[in-house]
Amino acid sequence: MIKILIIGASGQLGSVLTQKLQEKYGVENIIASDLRMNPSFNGCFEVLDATDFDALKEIVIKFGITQIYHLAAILSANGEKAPLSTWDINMKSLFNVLEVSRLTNMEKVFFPSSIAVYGNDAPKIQTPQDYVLAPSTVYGISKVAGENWAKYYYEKYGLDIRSIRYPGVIGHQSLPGGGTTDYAIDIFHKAVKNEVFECFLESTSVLPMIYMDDTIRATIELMEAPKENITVRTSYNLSGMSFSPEELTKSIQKIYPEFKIVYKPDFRQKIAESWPSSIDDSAARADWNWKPQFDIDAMTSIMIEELKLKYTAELNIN
Ligand code: AKB
Repeated sequence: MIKILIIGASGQLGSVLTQKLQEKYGVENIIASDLRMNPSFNGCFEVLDATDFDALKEIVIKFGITQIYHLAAILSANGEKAPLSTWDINMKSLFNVLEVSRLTNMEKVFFPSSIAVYGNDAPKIQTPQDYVLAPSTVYGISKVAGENWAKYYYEKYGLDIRSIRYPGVIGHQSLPGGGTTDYAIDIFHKAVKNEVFECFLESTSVLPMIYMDDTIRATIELMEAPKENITVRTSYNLSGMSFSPEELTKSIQKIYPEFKIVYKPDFRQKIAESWPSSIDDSAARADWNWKPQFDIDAMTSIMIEELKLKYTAELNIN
């Protein structure tokens, strides 16, 4: 019997993953949670601050939770505005998940890491899985620590915790908050609304990215892979595609030739420069048959189609 708790279920990835897991395992077996009530949520929703150990434990026991997806975290750009509280929130919530999972013999846990674990010294192209992790942001530092704690709990207590180093995730369903790769979502909203896009990165900054459907599929494939196949107990590199703002603009201009972008790089440029441009994900491919399906043009075409529908529906309602 599977009972899944999603922490951060109202977030960019959480909202889409929750729906997918509801479809897969039944609405009654998915408990969504976040800091604030989501009035439009369809299913079981609990208000939960994951930094509160007792509150988390109570929910896990009350619902007989067998799996946790812990998606709540302060991302890279917001993290730099408040380094100490970012460390506190990111680590405390993870420790609570690890400890509650250990105490309740949790079957499986998912914890997302990020390309932000790499720093300036790592090779930019096809960054290897096992390269030294020396991140430049507090978000990255919290993810490196989290990866090591995950491995520790696996080795010391046998907790089956699995993880992916996500690239920038791009989807039409939800907006991200406080990341360095967020521009690659905002740009589509501006294009569809026929507005000029002001980009906070330089035109040539190439970053690893992935379309939402690939991200969700990867996450579920990893969680469903046989335990003996999982050879990486820190976190798996995952690759979807890589592009710069200039290349993404060209892809959008195939559909909207008049679309315009202006560049006003800010503090996020330095963060982007410290990250890889592309990722070697051969371990994920070998261990659980990972293979992305979306390239930049396939993603652009779906993003524009879906956002056109969304904005037209909003216009009709108003
Ligand atoms: C961010 O930009 O902070 C995130 C990430 C790459 O982890 N999207």
